[in-house]
Amino acid sequence: MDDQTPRTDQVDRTGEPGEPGGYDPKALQEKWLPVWERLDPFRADDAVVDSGEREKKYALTMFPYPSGDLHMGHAEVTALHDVLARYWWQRGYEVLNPIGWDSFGLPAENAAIKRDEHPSTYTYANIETQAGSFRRYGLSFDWSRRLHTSDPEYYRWTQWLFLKLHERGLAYRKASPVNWCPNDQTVLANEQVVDGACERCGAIVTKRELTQWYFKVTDYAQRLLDDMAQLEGRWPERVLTLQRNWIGRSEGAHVEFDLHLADGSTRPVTVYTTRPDTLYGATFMVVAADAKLAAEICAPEQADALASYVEEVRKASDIDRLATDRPKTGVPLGITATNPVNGEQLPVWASDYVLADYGTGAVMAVPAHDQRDLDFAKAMGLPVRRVVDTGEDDPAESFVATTGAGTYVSSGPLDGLSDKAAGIQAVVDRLEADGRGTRAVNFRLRDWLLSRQRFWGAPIPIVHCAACGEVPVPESELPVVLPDLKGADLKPKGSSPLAAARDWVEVPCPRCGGPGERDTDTMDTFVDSAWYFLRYCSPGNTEMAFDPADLKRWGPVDMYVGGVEHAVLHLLYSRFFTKVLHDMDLLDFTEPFSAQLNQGVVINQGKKMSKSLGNGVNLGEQLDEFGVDAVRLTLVFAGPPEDNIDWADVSPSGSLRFLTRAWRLSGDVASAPGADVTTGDVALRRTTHKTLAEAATLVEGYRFNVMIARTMELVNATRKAIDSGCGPADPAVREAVEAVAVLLSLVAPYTAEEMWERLGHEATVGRAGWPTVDPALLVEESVTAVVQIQGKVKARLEVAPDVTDADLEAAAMADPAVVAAIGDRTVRKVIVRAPKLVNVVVG
Ligand code: ANZ
Ligand code: ZN
Repeated sequence: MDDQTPRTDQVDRTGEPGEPGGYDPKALQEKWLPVWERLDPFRADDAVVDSGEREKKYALTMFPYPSGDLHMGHAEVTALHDVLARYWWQRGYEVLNPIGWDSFGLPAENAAIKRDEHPSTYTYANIETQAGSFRRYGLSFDWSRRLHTSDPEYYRWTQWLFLKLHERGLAYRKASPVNWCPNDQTVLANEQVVDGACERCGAIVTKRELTQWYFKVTDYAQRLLDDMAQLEGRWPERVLTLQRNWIGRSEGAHVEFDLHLADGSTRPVTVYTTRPDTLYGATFMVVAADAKLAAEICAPEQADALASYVEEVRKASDIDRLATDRPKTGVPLGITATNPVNGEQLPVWASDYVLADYGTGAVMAVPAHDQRDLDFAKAMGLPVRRVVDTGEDDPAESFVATTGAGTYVSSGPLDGLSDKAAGIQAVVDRLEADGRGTRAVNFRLRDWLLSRQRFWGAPIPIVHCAACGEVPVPESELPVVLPDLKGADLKPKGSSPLAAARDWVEVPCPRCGGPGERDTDTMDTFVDSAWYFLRYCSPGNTEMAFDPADLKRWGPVDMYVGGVEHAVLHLLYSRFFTKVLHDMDLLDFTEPFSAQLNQGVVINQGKKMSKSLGNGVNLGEQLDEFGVDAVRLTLVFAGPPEDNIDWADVSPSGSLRFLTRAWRLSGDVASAPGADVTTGDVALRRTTHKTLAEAATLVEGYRFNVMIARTMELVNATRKAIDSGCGPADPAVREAVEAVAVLLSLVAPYTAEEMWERLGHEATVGRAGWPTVDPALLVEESVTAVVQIQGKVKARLEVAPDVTDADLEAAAMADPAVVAAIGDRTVRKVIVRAPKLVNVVVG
């Protein structure tokens, strides 16, 4: 934290928590919560925005999974988020701040299975618990827009979206090797595999050949990259970098080689390379062992070796396979390929370091200039030929590939050239002229694998018919409601539990009326959460997923607050859906979240909280002990929002003492509401107005903790004014305490509300409005400095009270009267006492 924390632990003699008539957080919670429920002050009103009465702000916090009661993490992110949402209300915006639950998915399903409960029973019970906790926590949510992604009225529209993407060719099925979690018995998207393990359960992920549903995110790869220009400076830099890396654009070329198969036939194969300029250095070719191509081109005498190698390969994850330090393995396929630029015959190998689903699944290996190719060449005894001389050791001897630019050698027409771009250009030109290659752009981004073999998700609205193939369920028949399956075994078994519900599965084909079967997979929960921010704008709409007019009013989200763990998957998918819906003319924006803030993690004693370490901090216990406001204040005051909070380093009891001091002020104010403040104590008024002005800037810069520090200073200044300054009857004191109440309404709503009432106002302080700042009170006061020469006053200067000695001396010595008075005498000494005096001694 960059600011000094004012001491809040001075002893107050009256109004201590627990004393009769004292500050009692629990009583305040019980008193004000029902009042707020009745007033419903944070309901976003469409009409107010449409009439132009107020401008809109859309404040969104990542919605929770209902996997238990709320914990410290929820408390932190919502407390931070609420500062901004409540600030916007106070500044006169109409704020949409909705809440809902991401209630489908594996965590809830696994927990329910463990407890032998139905996922819906478990899920909805947790939602109620969490909702109650959120209400008590005093957040400014608009509860009228609440949604649960597992409600048929919500997932009806998730299914509708699927059909829209299907209609546009953006949802399709294909068979390919996919990530398989042996524990959860379901497929995982690449994004859900972390360091080779299942993101949810940690089991080592393997590969399986399966037919699965995909969304064609790759069609949007370039736009996902280009539109990031809109987010520059508004999203955290690291999130932008993660998105950029995940999309992984590279520029290179496709090069076509002829393969000479064992049966004497020839077939072309294309490789993707970022270094076509090294084509003369290709000494072999490698195809992904698990790609269909490998089996198709393999010579018969190598078929067995390849088959058993592929067995092994399937057990490894992509991450392992790409690791540079992994020993290289492979099988020769017993055939050759012709290098299109020099006619050389290159042996063709299969290996796992080439991925089946990246580029074309085949590479031209240039061991001198690519380390993985070099490692492979070394392991298999294949030749290494340097074609770019970088001045470093020859890779053929050092076994260190050189990847930089240099002078081309052994490269025919390129020899002597030393410009890499020109080298690439020359080779691509030649390939294009020969019809053997083209420039190409490649993305690391894969299509989004969305089908899951699990129960607790939205069923995929497709019927499979022997005659018609994949037939979409007509929109009028949505939702395809999950079968109940109460009492059935939902344990993962490798195929979807839905397949067991025969009377649900067997339906007539919507197209021909013949016998059909429903698709038994459910959708990844990331589908549910990729569009929920749209549904909030049209709650309860039974005609459409969302009304474009509602999104014109509220969209896009002005601030999205949440964890950096969603930096890749959730944000990328939401961005993708937004672009697709934009292309369908349903949205007028192309990026869903205009700004984003990632909160840190709440830890304890320097470590992540965990059961095994026994360092968990229970939110409920903290709330019982210190009250909602002190916990919220502690979380917001702990440091910049992005920083981790170590619960061992913060002081909820200090927060409680501060709130008590603030609350006491409201009881001491002795002037009436509306008293003329212009005659009030100017020094206190300046502090109040300066604090309000600064607080606004600080909140808008997400420096919420500093805003609280300033509020603490204002509380201290006001206490001083009451006790030893202008006294409690001065209207400037009232003005200051009202400002404290409004500032505290952003973090400590119960205390602020009570103060507001004690100040003679009606609920709710949350909508009281930001006090108008008088610019005249922000102008720095000036002080008169006297300039003496030989003890005689020669000039008076108006300077800032905090002027430095050096600045004051410079101003004095430049003053015309001083210059004239010194004349041609020599200055022997200058004594400066900023801001009041400059004494010049001449001789
Ligand atoms: C020849 C070459 C020479 C390469 C050289 C690099 C350096 P990015 O930047 O990630 O797109 N490659 C292509 N397809 C692959 C696959 N399916 N699995 C593993 N590696 C593959 O990298 C593209 C480079 O990665 C390509 O350029 C290819 O190796 C390799 F001096 O081709 B290069
Ligand atoms: Zn049919």
